Amino acid sequence: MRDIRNSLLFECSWEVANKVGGIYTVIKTKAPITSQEYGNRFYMIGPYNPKQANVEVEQSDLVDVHSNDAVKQMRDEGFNIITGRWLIEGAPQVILLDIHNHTANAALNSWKAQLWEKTKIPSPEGDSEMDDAIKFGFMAYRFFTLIGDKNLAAIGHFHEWQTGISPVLIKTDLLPIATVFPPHATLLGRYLCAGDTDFYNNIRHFDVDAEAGKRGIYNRYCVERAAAHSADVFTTVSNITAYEAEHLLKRKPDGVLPNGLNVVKFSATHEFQNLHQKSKLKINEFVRGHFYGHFDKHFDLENNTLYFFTAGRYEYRNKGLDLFIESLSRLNERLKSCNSPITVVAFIIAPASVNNFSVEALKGQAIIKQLRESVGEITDKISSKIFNNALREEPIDLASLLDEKDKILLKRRALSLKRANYPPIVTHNMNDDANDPVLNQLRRLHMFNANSDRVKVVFYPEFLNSNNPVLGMDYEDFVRGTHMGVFPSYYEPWGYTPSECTVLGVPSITTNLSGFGCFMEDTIICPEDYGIYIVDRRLKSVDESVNQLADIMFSYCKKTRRQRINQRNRTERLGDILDWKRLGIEYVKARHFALRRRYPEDMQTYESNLDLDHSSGKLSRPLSIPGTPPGADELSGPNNDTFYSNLLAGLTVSSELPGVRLQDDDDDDLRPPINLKM
Ligand code: G6P
Ligand code: 1S3
Repeated sequence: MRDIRNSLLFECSWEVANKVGGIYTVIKTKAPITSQEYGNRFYMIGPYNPKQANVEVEQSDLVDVHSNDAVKQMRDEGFNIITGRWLIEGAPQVILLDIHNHTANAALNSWKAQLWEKTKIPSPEGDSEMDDAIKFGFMAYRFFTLIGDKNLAAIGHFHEWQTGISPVLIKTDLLPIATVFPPHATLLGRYLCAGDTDFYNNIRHFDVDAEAGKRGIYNRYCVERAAAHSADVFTTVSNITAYEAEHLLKRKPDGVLPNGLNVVKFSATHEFQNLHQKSKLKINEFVRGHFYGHFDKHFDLENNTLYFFTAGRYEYRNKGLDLFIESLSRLNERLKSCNSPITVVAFIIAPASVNNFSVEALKGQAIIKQLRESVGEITDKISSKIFNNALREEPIDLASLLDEKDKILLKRRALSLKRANYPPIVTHNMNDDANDPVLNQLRRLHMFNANSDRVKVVFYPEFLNSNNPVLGMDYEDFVRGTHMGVFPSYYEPWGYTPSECTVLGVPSITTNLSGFGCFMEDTIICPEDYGIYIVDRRLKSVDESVNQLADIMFSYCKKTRRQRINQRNRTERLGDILDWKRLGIEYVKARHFALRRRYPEDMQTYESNLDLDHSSGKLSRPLSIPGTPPGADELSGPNNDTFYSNLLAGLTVSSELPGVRLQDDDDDDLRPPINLKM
C-alpha cells in the first residue's frame, strides 16, 4: 500500500529561482504555506539558470533518500542537476535541471522522436522554446521514473505549458505519479487577444488547430492541450480562464485555484499610510526633475497632484494600455473644462526595447539635484549667520543674509530651469521610437505634457529598480507612493498588479475580463466601497468602457485627501481575502483529488482508516493538514473542520469562497458595512 499520508510533492515551473513573470510570484509567495504543510517532502523543480540560481539557491543534498538517489543516478548518466534550498521564505528544496549541458543537448533529437512516437506532438526545427520545453520535460520525466516506487505516493504539480511535457509522458507511460496541471494562461487565448480578434464573442467557434497554426504556435499548443488532457487534475487560476480553457483546450477544468499573496500586515494602519507619504515624497522628487521649468500654480505637488500608474508586461492591447491612454486623454479634457486644481501624473511602466535613459531625462534629475545642493549650501550659511548673530546678541540684518555670490548662483540655477521644450513623455531612448504603440497613441492624442494639460504622462519602459538614476525606486515602494493603479486588461487570467495594490492599500481599477476583477466581483458585494473599481469590458463597447474608466478616474480626482486616506484604509483591509493562508486551501483540494484519481484504491483504504487512529484511539489528523500558519488563528478563513468535511465534496469550480470577517478599523469614519458575499 502506498504511503499516502507521507506523499511527496514536486512543483515544477519554469520560474523556480528564475524570474520571468507572474508565475514566479505564485510559486515564491506560496512556498511558505506549502513548506509548512509538506516540510521536507516538498520540492520545486525548474530549469537551471546560473545567473539567478547562483544568488538565490544554497546548494545541498536533498533530504529524502529516494529523491537524492534519483538525482545521483541522473548525474551518473551525464546530466547536470543542482539541488539545494531556494533562499526565500519557506526555504523549499529545489532540483534545478541544466537543460543546456552536453548530455541534454545530445539527447534532444532522440527525445523529439520519442515525443512524436508516443504522442504525435510535432517539434519542428528552429523553435528553441519548444526545444527547451522538451529537454526539461524529458529530464523531469526521467527523474519521476527513478522515484516511482510501489510504496511511494507522489504528486507532480506542473505550471504552464513549458513544463507540460512531463505530465503527458507520465500519462502515456502510466507512471504512478498523481498530476495537476494549471496552464495559467492559454497560449492561443493570449495570441488571439493580442490581435484584432473579438475573442470572447467568438470563443466557441474558433478552429483551434488552424488558429494555432496561423500563429506559428501549433506545436506548443499541442503540448498545452495534451498536458490539460493528461493531468489527473486540470485547473486554472480563475473562472474566466476556466471558460477559455474549456473552449480552446477542450477540457473543462476540475477546479479554480486563485492566486494569493503573502500578506504582511502592520499592527496599526497609520504605519502603511506613513509609508505612502514617504514613497510619495520620493516620487515627487523624480517629478520635480522630470517636469522642471513647468511648475506653476496649477501644478502643485504638495496638495493637488495625484499619481496614477499602470505596470506590467508590454502587451499593448492585452494589458489595456490602449484603453488607459485613451481614457487619460478624456480625463485631461474633463479636468481642463471644469478648471480642476488637480494635476494627474500618469506613469506607464512596461519594459520595452530601449537604449538607456535619454539625455533629457538624466539632465532633469541632475538640474534638480544641483539646485537642491546649492539651496542647501546657502541655507546652511544663512542659518550659521543667524546663529552667530543670536549668540553675540546682535540684531540680524536681513538684507545681508544673502551675499552677492549666492544671489548670482541662485540666478544661474534659475536660468538652468528654463527649457524651450515640453517635458518628455518617455524616460528612455526607444529602439523603435517611430513604431512604438504607446508613443504613437500619445502623439495621436496630442498628449505632450503641455503646461495646459492637467494630465501629464511618463512612459518608463524598464522595470523599476532602486539603483536606477531616474526614478530610482523599487516597485513596491513606488506603488505605495501612488494614489491608484489602473489595469484595464482585455486578456488577464488573474492579474497580480491590482492584487498587489490591494495588499499595499492602494486602490485600483481592473476589468471584468481579468481573473482578479471577477474574483473580487464574486466575493464582495460592492468592490468599489473598498477601492476596487471594475470596468465593464464584456457588455460595453470600447468607447463606453473608455468613458467608464475616465469617469472612475475623474471621480477619484474629486475626492478630498481625507476621503483618499479612508479609502486606502478600506482597501488595505481586503488583503486578508487574498492571502495564501486562505486561498492555498484550493491547492490542498486539487492535490487531494489528484491522489484520489491516481491511487483510487490506496486512497479508499487510507480514507476509510482516516477517522480512527488506532494507536491513540482518537480521531486522526486529516490528510495533508497544513500546520497552523503563524497568525492563522487571527485569519477569519474557513476553519479546518468545515474545510475538511467539505473537501470530499469537490473542488471549487466557481470562485465563491466562504465568508470572511474583516478586522474593524476604528479610525475609518466612512466605513461601510462589511459587504462580502457569502
Ligand atoms: C498618509 C499620511 C498623511 C498624508 C497622506 C497624504 O495618510 O499618513 O500624513 O497627509 O498620506 O495622502 P494623499 O492621498 O494626499 O497622498
Ligand atoms: C500569467 O502571467 P501574465 O502576466 O502573462 O500568469 C499570472 C500568474 O498566474 C497571472 O496573474 C497573469 O494574469 C497571466 O498573464
